[in-house]
Amino acid sequence: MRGFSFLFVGLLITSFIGTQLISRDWRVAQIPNGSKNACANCHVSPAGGGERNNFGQTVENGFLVNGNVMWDAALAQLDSDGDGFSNGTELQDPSGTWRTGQPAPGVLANVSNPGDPTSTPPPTSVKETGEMPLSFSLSDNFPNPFNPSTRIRYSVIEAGNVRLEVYNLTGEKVFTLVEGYQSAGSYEVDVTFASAPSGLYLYRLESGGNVMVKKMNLLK
Ligand SMILES: [Ca+2]
Ligand SMILES: [Ca+2]
Repeated sequence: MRGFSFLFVGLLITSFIGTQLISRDWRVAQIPNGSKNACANCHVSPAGGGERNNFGQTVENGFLVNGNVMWDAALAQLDSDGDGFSNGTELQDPSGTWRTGQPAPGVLANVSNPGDPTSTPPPTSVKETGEMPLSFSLSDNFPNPFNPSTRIRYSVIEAGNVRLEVYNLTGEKVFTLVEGYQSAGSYEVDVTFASAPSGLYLYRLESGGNVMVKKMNLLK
């Protein structure tokens, strides 16, 4: 009888842990790039469970339907942890258009934690402007010349992989500003050349077989 009780308790614990792991995976898969910070997206403890961080509380208080996270424009626009970057910007989907099961948006390396104010996006940031483009385009950066920050706008007319990179005149890559899946739309990217030397740089946009290259002038 005693052996049976141990077995029973053991089974209960195993089934509890199993359920917890499944539910964590499942919530993590319901926000864009959720796997980057795993349980730390929503919980104070990076291992998950227990107390929720500010983003986890936002979700809990208004963005759960039948236990599923409703990732949308409203949740993307909020800045749950008050670090100056919206939840969508931190998770690389500023407009909240990503849906569960779609390829991860934006640049995984730039994903920061929407529930941790000490975790913020890197000096490069990408946001969708909300305008629907008529053609593939790459704008002149503004301001230009610049020191040390400038903004680039571009439009892609088909969803797919987008790559935007900056090179110096000897052909070395200085920055990867965008790399990954994006939906059709217009985007703007802010970039800060903190330690790069003065001079001309080239920026190159590639999407769906289209390529455009332009020049920018860093004048310190
Ligand atoms: Ca934030
Ligand atoms: Ca944050």
